[in-house]
Amino acid sequence: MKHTYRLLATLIAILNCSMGEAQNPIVQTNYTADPAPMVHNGTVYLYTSHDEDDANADGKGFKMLNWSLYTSTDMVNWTDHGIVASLKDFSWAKQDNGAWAVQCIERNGKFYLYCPTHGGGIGVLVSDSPYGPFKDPLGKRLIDSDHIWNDIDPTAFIDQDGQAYLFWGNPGLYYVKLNKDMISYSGEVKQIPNTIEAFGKREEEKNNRPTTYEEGPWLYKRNSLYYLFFAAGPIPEHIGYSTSKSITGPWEYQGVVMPTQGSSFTNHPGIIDFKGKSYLFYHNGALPGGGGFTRSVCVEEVRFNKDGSIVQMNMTQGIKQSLSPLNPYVKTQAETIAWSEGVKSMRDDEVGNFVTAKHNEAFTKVKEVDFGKNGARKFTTRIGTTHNGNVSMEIRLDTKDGALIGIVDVPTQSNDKWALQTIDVKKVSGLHDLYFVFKGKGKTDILYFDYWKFIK
Ligand code: FUB
Repeated sequence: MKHTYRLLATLIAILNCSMGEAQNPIVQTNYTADPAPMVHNGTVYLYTSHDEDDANADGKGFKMLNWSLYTSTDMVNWTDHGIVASLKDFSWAKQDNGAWAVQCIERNGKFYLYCPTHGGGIGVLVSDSPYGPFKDPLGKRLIDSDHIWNDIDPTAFIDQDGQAYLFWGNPGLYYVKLNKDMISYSGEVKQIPNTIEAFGKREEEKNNRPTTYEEGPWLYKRNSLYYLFFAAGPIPEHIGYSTSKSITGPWEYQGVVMPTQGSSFTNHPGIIDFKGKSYLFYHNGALPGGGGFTRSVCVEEVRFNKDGSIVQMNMTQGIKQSLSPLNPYVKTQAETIAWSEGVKSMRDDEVGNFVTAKHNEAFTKVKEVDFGKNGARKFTTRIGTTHNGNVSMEIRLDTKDGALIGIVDVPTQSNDKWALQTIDVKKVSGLHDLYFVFKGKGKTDILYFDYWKFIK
């Protein structure tokens, strides 16, 4: 009976599903780049670089000061945890720019975040939690070479025998064996030979770059085969990959994973296995205002051929179906979003992370919410505004203009930003996409939204 109900609910959801919005890019409330996904205890932790909204406004290109974290358990709804680390965490690093591609890895209950400070070497931050706070245990660079400008894009990998490695670099690909403490290494820095056999011949050789290897290495292992994904040249970049029977090589070039697409001159791979599927995270310039210095992280499912080779993929609208429906009867953060328009994420000391609607008709969407058979009767939320009256949040089903099940008036004004509101809603049952549509006359920051929950 339970199964029949679940099947019916899924079919209704598929029929109801809004086709209006894509799933990619997976974050719309900020520019994100250089995805570094990590699976831990049934959750995907996605660490990203953060392109500032005004990057390149001065013609100076990247403006990158910190790193952000997003999580998901269903691959379609992503929760924004805001900035979890920044250049400020390294007393020795220059502070004005250079927070390029990071990766986080867990070992024995500690989380190690390897961070490049472009032009300033690679540091490591440690935390007891994937959410931080992260601290610099060394007070100096972990990687401090004589080719410091090339020391970017660290990627860490722990092999089955417990040996950990750190790979990094552009245009050379370097590696060290990390010690068990993960904050020191043994032996010399070595380089993977940049041969055509290892990385394929570059279409047009320039600046002493004979192969397609450019930057952004990512290590992955499947059925005893090591995979090395990388951002490949010429610029604009595509994503390529090589395989090897040993992590230190020799590597054999296998071809293109994702061709050059998506209006960003860089790309950056991050691959995970999660709940029986494999996923490639990458970035492009797909959001409004997006481009090479204002990028956005996307995700595609990876398909392998029987021989372990990868089926080449294109940038698409993203993952169509949730891995598990969302429970509306537990408190859900407003910054858990499948798609949004006209919304930015913010943070304050009182409530932590929340979202702000920037204009009338801005909205957030939560995908595949399961109200169950008996359905919801009430809705409760923490919400706020600084505008005088006439601000509300509509709750709609399945599309932005879909069935209206309730309207929350926002009673706060001026500095009294947050209020708890509970309203009756039209009875709703089954599986639906949920839309929060923000209404108000103000020109900016019309409404603040912290969390929500339905009551049966
Ligand atoms: O985001 C800055 C740099 O651009 C990264 O470190 C590279 O991988 C490329 O994405």
